[in-house]
Amino acid sequence: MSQYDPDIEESVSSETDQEVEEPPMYKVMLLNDDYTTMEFVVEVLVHVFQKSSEEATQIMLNVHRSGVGVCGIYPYEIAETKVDTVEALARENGFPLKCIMERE
Ligand code: TYC
Repeated sequence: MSQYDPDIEESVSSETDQEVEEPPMYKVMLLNDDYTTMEFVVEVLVHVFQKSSEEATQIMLNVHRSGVGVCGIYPYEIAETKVDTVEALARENGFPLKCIMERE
């Protein structure tokens, strides 16, 4: 007699075939204002978001012209840390710069 039982095979393979869920991602965005200096925004984009100075300048100008711009897309806790870091640096330097996050 064969020991092969297709039902057992089926249940074993479906257990190991589970899909891995991607974590929800969050856009971190800067908002424009009239008081934060362009230089400070570029510094934030370079040091907090690891942008090149050319890319940082483009993002800053985009925010300056359109009112809002995406700095990066991260899992929840990384996004939250970036928002907190930007707001802390802005307050320490006396700027009203706002940084927000939004679920993708
Ligand atoms: N609008 C600011 C200025 O003219 C520059 C600025 C850019 C401020 C982007 C905030 O997120 C910002 N000095």
